[in-house]
Amino acid sequence: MKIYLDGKMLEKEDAKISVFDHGLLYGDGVFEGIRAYNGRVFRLREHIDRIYNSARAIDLVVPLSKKDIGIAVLDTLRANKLKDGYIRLVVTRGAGDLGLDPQKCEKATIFIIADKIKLYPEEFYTNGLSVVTTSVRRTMPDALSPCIKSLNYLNNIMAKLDAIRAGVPEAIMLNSAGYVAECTGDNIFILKENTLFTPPSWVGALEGITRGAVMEIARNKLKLAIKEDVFTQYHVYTADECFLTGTAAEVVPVVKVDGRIIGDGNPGKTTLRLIKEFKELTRLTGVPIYEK
Ligand code: PXG
Repeated sequence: MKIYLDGKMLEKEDAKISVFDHGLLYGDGVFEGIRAYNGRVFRLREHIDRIYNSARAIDLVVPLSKKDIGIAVLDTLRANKLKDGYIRLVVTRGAGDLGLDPQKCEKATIFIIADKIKLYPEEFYTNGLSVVTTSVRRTMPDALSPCIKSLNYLNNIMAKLDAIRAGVPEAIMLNSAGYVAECTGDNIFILKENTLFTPPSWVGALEGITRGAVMEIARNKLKLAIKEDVFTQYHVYTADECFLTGTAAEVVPVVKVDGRIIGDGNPGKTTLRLIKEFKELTRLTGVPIYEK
């Protein structure tokens, strides 16, 4: 496996970063999870824009231009002969000393891993997920904006541990006011009488790329009303349909929340249409890896 690290394409065994890297010492850095489908990178520009915004928010200078990041992502996929895969793009503060001060880090570290994707089990999509609400509250934007896709994932990992302990793959996270924010690595949607609801980012949600694509499909193809609005567990329990979105999960139906059956207990009709349309979008659009 070839890894892109600071301008070089290295074998996995040789792709090493310093133990003084502040990405490791403090979680001081930002990242993206990107998918390639059928020889195309899905929404590459959006992912690059988002990592640039994440970096700007933490006052981190990305050591490559947006154009060169795009080239490096495609180069890494080509070096690994991948047509379908998962890409992890990471920019850290770089190596410094043992203090927090980012100014001591001379140069940001940038690396790109492109690997085969481990798909979620097919039954997640055909039968739907059972999820729980975790007691771990999502970090509020007044502490650390959830719009920053930072290397600080401990809040989400604490929630993931809760999900695992409950024997389910995902957990719904509320914010400190009790409004539904998102899941540990996915955004959440509910459908009620032809209106699709998803929490706005200020509640404590990442502005997911998949979330954005699904809202476009829902608006333009399914002609649904969309509301980025706050809602509570009550609204999830009484929804007609519920689903999660994310780069890894794509669109995945939720059929049970905290032991309550959602809708009729099967993946919803609208959810299934969104899954189909999203698949089409990922198959047909994106930046080609192997042709000009
Ligand atoms: N919320 C959080 C906290 C995330 O980390 C999403 C929402 C969905 O955003 P996108 O842009 O992916 O639609 C994420 C993204 C994994 C994995 O391996 C998780 C994400 C992305 C890629 C892989 O679980 N989370």
